[in-house]
Amino acid sequence: MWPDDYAARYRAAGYWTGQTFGDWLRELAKEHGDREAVDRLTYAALDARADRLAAGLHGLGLRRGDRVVVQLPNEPVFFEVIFALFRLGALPVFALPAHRLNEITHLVTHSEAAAYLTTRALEVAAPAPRVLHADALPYEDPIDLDGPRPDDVAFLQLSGGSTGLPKLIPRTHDDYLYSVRASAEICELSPSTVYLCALPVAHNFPMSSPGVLGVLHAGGRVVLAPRPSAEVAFSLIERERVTITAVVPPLALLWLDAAGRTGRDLSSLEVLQVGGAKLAAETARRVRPELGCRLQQVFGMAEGLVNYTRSDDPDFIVETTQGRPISPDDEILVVGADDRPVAPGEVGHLLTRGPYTIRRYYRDSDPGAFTPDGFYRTGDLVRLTPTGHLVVEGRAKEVINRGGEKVSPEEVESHLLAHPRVRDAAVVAVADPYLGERSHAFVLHRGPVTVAEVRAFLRERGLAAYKIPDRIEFAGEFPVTGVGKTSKKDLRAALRARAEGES
Ligand code: OOB
Repeated sequence: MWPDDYAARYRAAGYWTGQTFGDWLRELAKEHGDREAVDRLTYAALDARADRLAAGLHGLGLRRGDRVVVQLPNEPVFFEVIFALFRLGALPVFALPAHRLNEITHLVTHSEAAAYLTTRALEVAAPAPRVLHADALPYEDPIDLDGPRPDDVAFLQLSGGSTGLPKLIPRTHDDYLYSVRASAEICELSPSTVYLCALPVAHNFPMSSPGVLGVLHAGGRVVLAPRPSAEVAFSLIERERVTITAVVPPLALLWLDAAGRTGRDLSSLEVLQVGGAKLAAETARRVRPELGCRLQQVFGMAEGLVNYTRSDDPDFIVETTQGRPISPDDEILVVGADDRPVAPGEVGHLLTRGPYTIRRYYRDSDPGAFTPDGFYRTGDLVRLTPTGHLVVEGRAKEVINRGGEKVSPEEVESHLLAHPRVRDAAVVAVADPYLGERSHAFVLHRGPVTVAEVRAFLRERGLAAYKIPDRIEFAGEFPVTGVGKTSKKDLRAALRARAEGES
């Protein structure tokens, strides 16, 4: 994946330490054996059960290099399964609970998976050669396995791409463990950390930013939430004395609204991480007063690069930027359409290369997503502040081209969110015969408010006329992606279907 000179550099810098996930868990079990790792499972028990499950799966014929599509809810068995597969050298393909037959079939086919491991009852034909049910897994006496090498691919993560089916992202033991260790350090995790995993654990954010793996690295404790609702999360925070948790912006909004009327004691919570999509500054500023904890913004991607705001960043940086990279060797370029750097502080396309960012997708699908010299084209529009922090201005493909005038959906959304009666907003493009595209705002509201009032509010804020949505529509809820981000793809599709119905 990485050219030899880069690999040598990343090893020399101490990023890649030559350890596999299997060995890593062994060390954690030695160090923290009797401590709780995940729910009531101790580090020692997790280590032992992973060994027994690896033996059982080997007995079923699974071998090093085989791919296994894993689709599990937030339950401790997820950890046993992935560490068993890591020890076998078989590659989990991380499906999300929200995926259905369409996505699972794609994952199985594209990865040529040997098995599909799940808790789900299959409503239709088995999508894989072999289906393994999570409540009937084989645990056998441990056997010697010639496990993987540290520079082997450990698993296939899914791209969060907003169009089409997910792409497969090969992450190695070396590169991923580096991001886990460095993230745990940046986020100041310790053995007293209690992390609530409210998002689906297989997603890159709750898995490693610093996520459940970062918490294990620090010897802390993971609490798994079956659902991310405020009700479930707040009761777990109270009961387990949770210190840190991670949400996507739509959930942050729900939690903030629920915090005012909860009877739960949230005083143990020190940090709320928000990432996965742009957090409006208006929302960011509500975290401390309404939830009583510090905010940390996280801007990452399953392909690699992760940015964090730091605990010693001033409030305005934490509220208005998406952080700065994990590694001194994360290379960041902000370029124009010609791939040449824009002037400092200008908005451009984010390209990145570094010790934990892939150089190609699995089977080299979509080679155009990388430059000839190995930079990943993130598809994100960003600007770099003088302090070296990144501000995400949107997805390049989602900018609305309204008769030549460019409208940033995120900018309009942040103005909408400033209205006290607006709970959430999503602005998307619709095809227009005259302008090419025009803008459509979906708005979730609380309390009585009219479209005319929202429109007047935007005008009063001094927003340019062409940025004021051509249509504003109140909605009951937004469609979401597998991890809970607002799905603009589905919103656009709904508008298209409506237009077709009308014509
Ligand atoms: C995370 O990973 P993915 O792979 O589901 O999605 C990556 C994309 C980014 O390219 C960007 O478009 C968007 O999600 N994104 C953000 C963001 N964090 C992610 N956009 C604006 N502000 C943010 N804070 O979503 C992910 C992976 C690791 C850690 C955190 C998030």
